[in-house]
Amino acid sequence: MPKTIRLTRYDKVLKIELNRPEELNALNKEVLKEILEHVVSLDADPDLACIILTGNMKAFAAGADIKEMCDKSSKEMREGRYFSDWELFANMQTPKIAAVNGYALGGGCELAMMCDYILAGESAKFGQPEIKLGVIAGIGGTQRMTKLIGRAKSMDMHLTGRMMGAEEALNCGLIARIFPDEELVENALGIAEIISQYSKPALTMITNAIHKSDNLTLEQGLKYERSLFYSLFDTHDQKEGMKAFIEKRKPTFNGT
Ligand code: DAK
Repeated sequence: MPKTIRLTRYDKVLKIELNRPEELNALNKEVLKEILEHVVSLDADPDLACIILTGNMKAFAAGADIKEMCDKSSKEMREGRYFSDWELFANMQTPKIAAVNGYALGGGCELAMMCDYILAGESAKFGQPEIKLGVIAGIGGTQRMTKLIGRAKSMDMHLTGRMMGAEEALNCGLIARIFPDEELVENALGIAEIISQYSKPALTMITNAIHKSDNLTLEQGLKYERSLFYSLFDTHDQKEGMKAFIEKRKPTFNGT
């Protein structure tokens, strides 16, 4: 049984709650190990359609665990490939939604950005305060945040270490929607439930194509998208979805 995360399965939806409340869900090696063991391995599960990642009302995650990292040398960090396996979580093809209440700072903000998109409670606070500790973001903050909100604002966040609230995060494209704090997780699960009714091959292709857009030119991306689109015409779910529309009924997707 994992200790630093709590997992709840609702049919095709998995809710992950970060569970180190005393440390404001600071991310340590154990959290990563348990995510790799209990979550990343589910990417191949055809019955899993959507993941919700959340924390508690005070913190989504206040960063990587400063106490764990503090005394390490550069050699230890590099040779231990400290935290580099978080990319295995980021690269999962099952859609992942971060539901952020409270602090999402440093590695916590980076973890939220590894998800496919972010929903937030109205009191959520995002930031990359590593500069205040004499370091920089280490699991994608300078890269993902810059792609999401643009260079000027990303520079401002990283160089000053300030926090931004949910409204500002919504306005600059860091997050997709805001809900009242107490209703956030329930709404996230409702959204996951809607997503989980769709065809899994199409869901994973959307996720995959949008991930790829980070690294492809527009021309390459259009070509890639088109090839995925064509390939769906060999699936049961494409025939079912289109026939159901014509027959004016609800489709029954089976993930093939
Ligand atoms: N690590 C460890 N413990 C933390 C923590 C963190 N990031 N954040 C909070 N805590 C602990 C506090 O030490 C305190 O523990 P006790 O003193 O009770 O033992 C407890 O959680 C409650 O925190 P506070 O007493 O500070 O609570 P407040 O409400 O007063 O303040 C706060 C909340 C979120 C403003 C404050 O806790 C805070 O500023 N926390 C640190 C935020 C931060 O600096 N985050 C960035 C961490 S650095 C890498 C990959 C990634 C990274 C690095 C390398 N590689 C691939 C190499 C990432 C780096 C980071 O994220």
